[in-house]
Amino acid sequence: MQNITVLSGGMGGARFLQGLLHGIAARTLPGVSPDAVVTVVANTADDLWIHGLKVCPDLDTVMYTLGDGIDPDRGWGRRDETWSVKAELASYGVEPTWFGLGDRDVATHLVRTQMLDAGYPLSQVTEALCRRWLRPAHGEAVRLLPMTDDRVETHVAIADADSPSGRRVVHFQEYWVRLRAEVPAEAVVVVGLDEATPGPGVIDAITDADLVLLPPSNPVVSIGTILGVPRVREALVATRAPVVGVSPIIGGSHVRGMANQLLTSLGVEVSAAGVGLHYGARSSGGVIDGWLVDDADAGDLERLSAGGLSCRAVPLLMTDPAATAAMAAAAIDVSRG
Ligand code: FO1
Repeated sequence: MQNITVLSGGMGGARFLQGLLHGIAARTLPGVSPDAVVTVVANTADDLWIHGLKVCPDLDTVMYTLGDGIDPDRGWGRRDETWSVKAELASYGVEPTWFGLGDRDVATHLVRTQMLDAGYPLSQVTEALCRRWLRPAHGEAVRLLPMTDDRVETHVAIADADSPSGRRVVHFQEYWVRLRAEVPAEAVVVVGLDEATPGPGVIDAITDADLVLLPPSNPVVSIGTILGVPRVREALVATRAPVVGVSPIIGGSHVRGMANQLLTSLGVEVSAAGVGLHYGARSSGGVIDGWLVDDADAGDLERLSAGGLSCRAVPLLMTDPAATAAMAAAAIDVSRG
């Protein structure tokens, strides 16, 4: 197996990718050659413009994680970070203060914003940033592709007694970072998604893959938005590669993040089976063939099989790269039917 494509959000996807690459290097993945190429199609709908800078959280989390620059505790932003710029902005009374850019991280956003202003598409900007973050450690074995070069933004509708409609819409980052997803999400809207064009290489990465993996990223605002880019879903349905996903829900809840709230807003059952059947078996109009659930959710296997999915219950907590590599190996086993 030579070409593996992974649709990824931020932390969950990045941690899964660490394990996948660990398994390739350790040659513990059945049938995967040590010189396999991993192509990451990353969500860009979390992106936001703040203080005049374009911030791409999921692209940066994957890039920093695979380049060993990530802060391991936060799971986003840079290790060994300082916050002088953030403090100075606050001293000027500049809003928002609820979204913090570290000093090292600001350099990434300055480079990205300058290149975008010069007319480079996000895919070329990402490639330029990856020359620093991915090439030294991974050479050409890892490619990071934005799902689209077009501007898309996830917004969340929440209840607001003060507004005539009883609702107001906030950017996903405000919902997650300022509101801590503590208010119910009444609707999720991804502005610009229907008009977006798949980024360069995205459709080919799915069509030409030997295996496509959906890691335990948020099924609504990470995997869901990638699936919403026109032509991506069709490419997944048509690819000759097996498509296998990993449940982000363990024992009826997300491990981190806000998948519980967002799945509920879509009316999707917050369970390993609920998400697997939400993605749906390709044999019945969905986008996956296989689905990994945690041992805690082995009771869901029968329902998932009845839904046309090949599935298995294995430990899904990504406690370290070796444990995550074992998940990737299980996904490959499942992909073989
Ligand atoms: N998350 C927070 O909880 N607080 C922050 O201030 C914050 C800043 C931030 C800056 C850059 C970046 O790439 C990510 C940042 N995040 C922050 C995390 C971000 O909300 C998440 O990485 C994703 O958007 C969710 O998948």
